[in-house]
Amino acid sequence: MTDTYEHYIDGEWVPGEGPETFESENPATGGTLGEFHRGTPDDVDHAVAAAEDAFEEWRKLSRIERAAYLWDVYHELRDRTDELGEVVTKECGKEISEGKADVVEAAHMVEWAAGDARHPKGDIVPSEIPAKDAYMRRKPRGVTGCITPWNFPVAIPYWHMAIALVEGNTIVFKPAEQTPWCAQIIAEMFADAGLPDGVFNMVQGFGDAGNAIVENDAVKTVLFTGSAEVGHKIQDKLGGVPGKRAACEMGGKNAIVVTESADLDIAVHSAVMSSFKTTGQRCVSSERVIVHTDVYDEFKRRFVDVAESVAVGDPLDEDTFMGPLIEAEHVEKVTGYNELAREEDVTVLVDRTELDDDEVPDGHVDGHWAGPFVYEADAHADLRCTHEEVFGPHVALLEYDGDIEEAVAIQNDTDYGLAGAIIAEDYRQINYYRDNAELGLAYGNLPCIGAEVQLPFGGVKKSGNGYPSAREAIEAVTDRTAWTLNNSKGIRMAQGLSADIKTEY
Ligand code: UN1
Repeated sequence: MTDTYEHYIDGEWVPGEGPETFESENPATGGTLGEFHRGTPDDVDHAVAAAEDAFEEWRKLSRIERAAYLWDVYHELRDRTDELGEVVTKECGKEISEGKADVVEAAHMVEWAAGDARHPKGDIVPSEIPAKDAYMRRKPRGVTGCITPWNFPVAIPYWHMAIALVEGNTIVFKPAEQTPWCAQIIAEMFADAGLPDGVFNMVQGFGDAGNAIVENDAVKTVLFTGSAEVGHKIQDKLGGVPGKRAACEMGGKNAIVVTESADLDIAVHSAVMSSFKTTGQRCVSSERVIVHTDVYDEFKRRFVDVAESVAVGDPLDEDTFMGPLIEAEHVEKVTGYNELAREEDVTVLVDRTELDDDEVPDGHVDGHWAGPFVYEADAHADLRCTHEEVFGPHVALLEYDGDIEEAVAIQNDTDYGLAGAIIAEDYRQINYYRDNAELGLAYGNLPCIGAEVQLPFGGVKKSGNGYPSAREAIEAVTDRTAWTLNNSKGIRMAQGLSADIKTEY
C-alpha cells in the first residue's frame, strides 16, 4: 500500500477535514502497512448527515432487495478468503488459520443476514375479538453507528453491519485505529456492491471520532464491541437519552471449570485453546482455570507442559500457534499484569513474558511479543490478577476442593459474565453449571471460544447487554410495533371495555 487512504462518505472517497494521518503497523514486525487519514468529529458529522439523508430511500426497499447487495459482499468474502486472511494476519497478528477464520466468520454473518431476509418474520398475536387481526412488525431505527475492535477486524464489523443494513438502517462505521487496512477493504466491498450513496459510510480514526458518533443526535443506535472501559462510558452517556440505544459487547474474566469427573485430554485441550488462541486477545479468552483437587496435579503438569512449549512466532507461518500482541502499549499492559501477579504473591509456573532471542523469528525483533504466563493462586483471595481482564496469555490455575456448587461459585466470583466452559463427564455437574454459571455463552466439554454466528453472542453483568450477533442484533437495530387492524364496521373492545359512547341527551 502506498497512498494515503481515505474515508468513505456519501458514496465518495474523501480525505476529510483534518490534517492528520496515522499508520497501520504490522504487530509481528513493527513494519508499516499503510497510511490513513485520521477522521475528525466534523468528518463523522458529515457521514452521519449522509446516512440520515439516505435512510428514507433505503428503508423503502424490501428486505430482500436490500439483502441483494449483501450477496455480492458474501461472494467477494468467499472468493478472497485466503488473500484477506493474510491481510488480517498481517494487520492484527493472529496466526494465519485465525486470520482466514475471521474472514470466514464475516462471510457466515453476511450469509445469515442476507438469507434471513427471505425468512418469515414476526408473530401473529391472538385477540379476544374475532374481527381483530394483531401482529408484530419491526421497523429500522435509522442511522446506526458501528464502533468495532481490532481483534476481529473483518468479522465483527459484519456482525454489526450486515444485519443493520438488511433491516433497513444506514451506517456510520468507525473501525479500530489498529486495523484500518481491513476496514478499507470492507468499505471497498460495499462500494463495489453499489450500495446507494450514504447507506454505508466509514470514517477512519480514533476515540474522538467514535465519541462524535455517540454524541451525534441523529445516530439512533450505537453498536459497540470493545473494551469494558469504553463500552460502559457509551452506556452511561446514552442510557438515559430517550430514543437512543446502545448495544455493547465487552470483555470477560472467563474461566474453564475442570471437575473431578473430567476427561483430562479434553480439559487440557480446551484450556489451551481458550487461553492461548489469538494470544489470549479474544473477549471470550479464558484467564482462569478452576480445577478440582483430585485432578489438579495431573492437569497442572499437562497444562504447564503445553504452555512451556506452545509455538509463539511468525503468524504467517502455519506452524505457529500464537502470534504477537497487538501493539507496544498492550505488551506493557500484559507485562504489568504479570508483574502484578508476582506482587500479589501467586506461584508462577510458566513465565514466557519475554521470549528468548532464539524464539523471535528472523526479521521480527520489533514485533510485540509476549508468551504464556501461568500461575497458581488462591481461588478465594481477592486478587486483582484473578479478577481483572488482562486480554493476553495470562492464566491463573485455581484449585478447588468440594462439589460443583463450589466450582460455580468461583466461576461467578467476577464482575464479568461473557463466556465459560465446564469439562466434566457427570451430567449432573454439567447441568448445574448450565443453570447457575452467570454467562452469556456457556460450553460443555469444549473451549469457551469459537462461537458460530447463528448463536446469540453477548454477555451478562459487566460484559454487556447481550445484543450482538444474529437474532439479537435485529432487536438492537429495529423497533417493534404491535399492529392491530379491525376488520368489522363496528368497534368492539377487549377486556369487556364498553365501546358505547354515552351522551347526556
Ligand atoms: C471476541 O472474542 O472478541 O466466539 C469475538 C468466538 C468468535 C468471536 C469472538 N466467534 O471466539
